[in-house]
Amino acid sequence: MDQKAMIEEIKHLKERKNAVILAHNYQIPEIQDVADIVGDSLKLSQEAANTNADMIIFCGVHFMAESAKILSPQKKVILPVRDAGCPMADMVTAEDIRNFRLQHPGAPVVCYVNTSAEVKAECDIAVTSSNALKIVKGLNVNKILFMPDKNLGDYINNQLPDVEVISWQGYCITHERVKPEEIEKVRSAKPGVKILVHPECNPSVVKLADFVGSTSAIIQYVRESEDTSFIIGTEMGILHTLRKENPNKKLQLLSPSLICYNMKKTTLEDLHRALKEETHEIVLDDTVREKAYASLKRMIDLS
Ligand code: CIZ
Ligand code: SF4
Repeated sequence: MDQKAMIEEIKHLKERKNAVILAHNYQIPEIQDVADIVGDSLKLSQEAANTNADMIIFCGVHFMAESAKILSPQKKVILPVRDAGCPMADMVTAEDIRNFRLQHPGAPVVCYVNTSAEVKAECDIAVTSSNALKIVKGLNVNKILFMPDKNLGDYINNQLPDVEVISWQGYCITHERVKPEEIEKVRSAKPGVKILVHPECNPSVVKLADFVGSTSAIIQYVRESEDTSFIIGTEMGILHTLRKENPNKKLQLLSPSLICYNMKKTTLEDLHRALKEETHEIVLDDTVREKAYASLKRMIDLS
């Protein structure tokens, strides 16, 4: 089947099965273009929950499809590629949280949304990279345990000096590869250009950037800025939306290493097969789902 016919088939199957197709900002352009909604993992899961679709096809990684299932237990949630995972999310287990708590009794456990449903079920509250500072401030405590991203943990610690953040030592293998020398190099080659990075980057990179934010925050920044030239320090898939929305602005990637192989696994063929065969379905234990929902709900209520 050629690509045009495949896209037609995908649209046809989607209508017939009353499905909604979600694509994360880091997906390949062809997937973003055929999706009903493109965005970050929380926005996608929340918007899909508000549709009357019977099925959600989540083009992203495993924890994101789990988040969609947590918010839409009555809908069938499908992750097209079974082994599209997030190495950072895999760096912490529910048992790790229980042990971490024993070492630091009394401090609430805050977990990044990049975690499995089981880990969310074990923590006190979830955060995204968009709302982390607001949520942690809103907790009104002087100490938190944060999992799994040490870089986002450091960022929170630096921005909120009154809160002691004890971080798990996980990290994103993609964002961690960016080197501060790469920022120094573009700064001297292109003085005045705005450098925007994701807080999953190492603190040595974050401290040299002009703006630090989630994918949604970076998209909003470029949309609203009067500047015309930007260097983007997050996964390359985001350039597709940025260039589509801002045809007259110059957008370049900070580092060629900003490619997440797990986010690139999903092809149009996979999406087509997923719609046809309804695989791979995300199934969660009821107790885990309810507890994970409580952690997400606390976050949504505070944000
Ligand atoms: O939660 C998401 O979608 C992730 C991992 C990144 C972001 O900044 O939106
Ligand atoms: Fe995980 Fe990093 Fe890939 Fe996001 S970019 S899915 S945090 S490995």
